[in-house]
Amino acid sequence: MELATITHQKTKFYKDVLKGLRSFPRRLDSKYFYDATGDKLFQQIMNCDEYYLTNCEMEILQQQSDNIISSIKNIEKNFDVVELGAGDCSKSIHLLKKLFELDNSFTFFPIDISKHVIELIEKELPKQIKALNIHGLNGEYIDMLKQSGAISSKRKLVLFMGSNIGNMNSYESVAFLKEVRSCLKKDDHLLIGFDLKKDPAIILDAYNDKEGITREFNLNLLRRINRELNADFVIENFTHFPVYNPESGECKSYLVSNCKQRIFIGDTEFIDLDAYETIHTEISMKYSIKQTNEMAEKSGFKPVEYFYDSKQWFADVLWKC
Ligand code: AVJ
Repeated sequence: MELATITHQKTKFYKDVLKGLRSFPRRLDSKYFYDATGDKLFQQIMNCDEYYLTNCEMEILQQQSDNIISSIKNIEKNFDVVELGAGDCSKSIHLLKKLFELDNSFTFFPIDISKHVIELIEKELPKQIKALNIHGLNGEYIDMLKQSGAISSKRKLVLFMGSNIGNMNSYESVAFLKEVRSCLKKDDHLLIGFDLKKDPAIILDAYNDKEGITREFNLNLLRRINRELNADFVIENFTHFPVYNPESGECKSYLVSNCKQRIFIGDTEFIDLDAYETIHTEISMKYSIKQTNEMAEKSGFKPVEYFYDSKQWFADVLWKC
């Protein structure tokens, strides 16, 4: 069982990598950033001065969790909490604590693609909220969301924070949110974090910190492919290059090939890159509130309330089904 799972994941990773590197424009899926090293690097990114997103959203959850809960409580009393991409729960913990004071019977379902992250949550969270029912789910968002519904039929509050939605382009995000909607019932809620449009220089700096941690984070994907798929990327031959388009709101990260080079993925498969060919590795969409309302409507949700940080750089928006 264990072995079969690992083999399957590795096969999917391998297939996705080859398919992406052979597409034009070439791409790699940012969900593969998060191996053990990637998890650590992302933790470091969240501590960077330039990466404002975490502090903004932390301020919202620290100061407005009561308001968030009362916006839901008015409508529906008893509900479970599901968090998509739970990470270290350092933001959601504030909401969970408040909720637990009102109702200690709910179950918290943290969902994460990283098995390591889920193990950590199940170990650490009970230290902060004793007697909290925790049921960690390691896997893809929609599969695991369905599973949480099969385990408990209570109403759901789904958390999708940290601008994780930003990792999908506007078409993908609507398709994804429709899928989320189809797993939910009337009066279920979604609290979703959007990074808002702001001074373009501030946004670009957040993906190009001076210490070079984001650079390492991006390059780590090549290291992971080397390690897990027996590839031979020479890390020095690639440049981390983020760009932000203030019109479309797309912040995209690339790895640019510095030279003409051949890369082997395993013993037999190879890819030839010309000098200055690009590999697109990540998109981090920035939205206006108007655009978030349009997204809600297209995907079958109704906006209930908007929660901003004091700079109005970030919004956690409460939607209902
Ligand atoms: C975790 C997807 C929200 O896109 O801002 C941070 C990941 N990438 N720096 C983001 C990330 C580079 C982050 N999300």
